[in-house]
Amino acid sequence: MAQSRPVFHFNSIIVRTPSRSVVNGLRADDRGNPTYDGVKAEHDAYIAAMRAAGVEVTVLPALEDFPDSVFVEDPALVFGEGTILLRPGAESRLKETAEITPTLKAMFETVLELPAVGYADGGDVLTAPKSVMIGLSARTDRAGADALVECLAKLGRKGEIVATPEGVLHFKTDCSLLDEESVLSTARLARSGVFNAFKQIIIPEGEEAAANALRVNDVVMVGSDYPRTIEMLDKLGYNVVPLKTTEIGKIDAGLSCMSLRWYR
Ligand code: CIR
Repeated sequence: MAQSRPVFHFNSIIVRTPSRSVVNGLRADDRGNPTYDGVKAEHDAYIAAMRAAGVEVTVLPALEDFPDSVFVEDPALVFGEGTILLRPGAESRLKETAEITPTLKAMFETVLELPAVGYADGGDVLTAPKSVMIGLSARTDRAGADALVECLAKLGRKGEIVATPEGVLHFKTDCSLLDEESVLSTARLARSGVFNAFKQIIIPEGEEAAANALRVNDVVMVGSDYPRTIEMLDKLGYNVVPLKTTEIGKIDAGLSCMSLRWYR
């Protein structure tokens, strides 16, 4: 697969303003509803951090009928070569794809569509330098993952189907790419051997939710509630930008979920 620039170099992202209904977003465990104002503040800070990292931000309007629609990463994948419209595995989120499709069609020449044979969420997809890793999960099934591998091949990308630990929402809930050789991973995901070809930086015990960090150009965005992870990455020489994820964390989200990122 030809790679002209590092996969974490981006100059464009799409985000969606949180809806007031975001307080009813899906979650595995009830730790109380997030507040709308809290989610909005976290989202605003995320947009500001993206702009500071050198990215042009397209902000889409809120969708009240879709509480989880702020998490634009899940209904599509984007690459410089084109976009793939996905089929989110949660019933309440399936129609988010149709909502974002007109924007993607206006921005990308090549628009591929996952056939209606299975399901795949963008949160299960980690774009790594040598492959696009697709984690099987409660949201991404084998049929969806196989179909996604075929779509990726049409874009000249190699898909690699891997496992997500039991009970973990998305593959990327537990990992992120730090640079061309290194991944940040929970111990439970690293144990599967999926990252044996990488240098693995393991999340300190008790800070598992920090694994959904986000490398954008020169910075690594990390949840500000995870001081040991921040200190570890800082000591390793990464340019860490802490961002608050306390409210979106109540609905099982982290930093990658809130944008679609590519290099135009
Ligand atoms: C959901 O369960 O779908 C949302 N509450 C959270 C989605 C997080 N998305 C992501 O990690 N890509």
